[in-house]
Amino acid sequence: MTETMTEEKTFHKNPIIKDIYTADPAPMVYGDTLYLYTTHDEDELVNDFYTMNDWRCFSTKDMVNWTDHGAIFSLDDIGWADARAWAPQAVERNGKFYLYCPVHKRNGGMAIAVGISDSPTGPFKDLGYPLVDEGDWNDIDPTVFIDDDGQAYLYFGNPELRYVLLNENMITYDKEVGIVKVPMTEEAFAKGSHDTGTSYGEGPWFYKRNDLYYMVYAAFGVGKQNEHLAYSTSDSPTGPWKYGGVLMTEEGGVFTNHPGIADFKGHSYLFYHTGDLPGGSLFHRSVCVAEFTYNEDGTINPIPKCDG
Ligand code: FUB
Repeated sequence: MTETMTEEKTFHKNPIIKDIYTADPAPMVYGDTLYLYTTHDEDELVNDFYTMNDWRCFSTKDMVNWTDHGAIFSLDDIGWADARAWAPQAVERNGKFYLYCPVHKRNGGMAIAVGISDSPTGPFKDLGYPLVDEGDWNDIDPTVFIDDDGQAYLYFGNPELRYVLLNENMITYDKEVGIVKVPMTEEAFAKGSHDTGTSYGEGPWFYKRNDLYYMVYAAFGVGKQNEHLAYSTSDSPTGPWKYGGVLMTEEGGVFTNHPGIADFKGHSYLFYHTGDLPGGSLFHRSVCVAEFTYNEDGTINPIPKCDG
């Protein structure tokens, strides 16, 4: 089981975490605290690709003072996985915390693992087998949301967006409904240059505000090298989706970006990642945050990258 280490830190400026490279921010508000789960880009690269072995957790009560809870779950805790501790998301249900994590399986292909804990800061214990395992590239970047009627949704996918209906236990899904593929239309995700022809790329973040469902995601613009962030909305948790616009342009300066949205103590925040720490690169990213507001009709104007 991963050892946790707690350390107090004060961060006033982006990137929030300055002593290691972090990416794929996933905020979770629980009680009076915002917990921020991230991936961890190791300094050393193997085969010129991401070296990512564990998931980190940081927490704050004021968005200034952060507590570093260290590695709260790692590949060492998942016997059937051997690499790619990629973009996670956490949720609480009935007093238990579930951390959904994409990983590379020992026998090949990506899959979604679930870590379970009695505490938001872990340690998390692996379910013992993949929750979603189609064996293709789509089994990455899970985003989880429990609706007011108790139905939980797990969206995920690259290059397609897919979802399952989670059962109340949060560790199985409705096998009759199965894995549903979201139609990749231009109306839903705008024209783009990704494999689907639309802008949806990866890193979905699913949530609801004032009866409107939001899907924020990393997007591929036509003729652009780096991902930007965009969003779509729907009156229903399962679509149809309508393209909402660009949230953040390719300001991160690295190929990927990854959104995480949270309302906390009366403010709305977009967490994202850049290559802004010294030595930053596609494989050495750093988590940042920007405050934003909604328009009265629920639309969101582009959010500038925030340096302060
Ligand atoms: O961090 C590894 C992968 O890069 C994530 O799963 C994607 O969202 C992208 O950020």
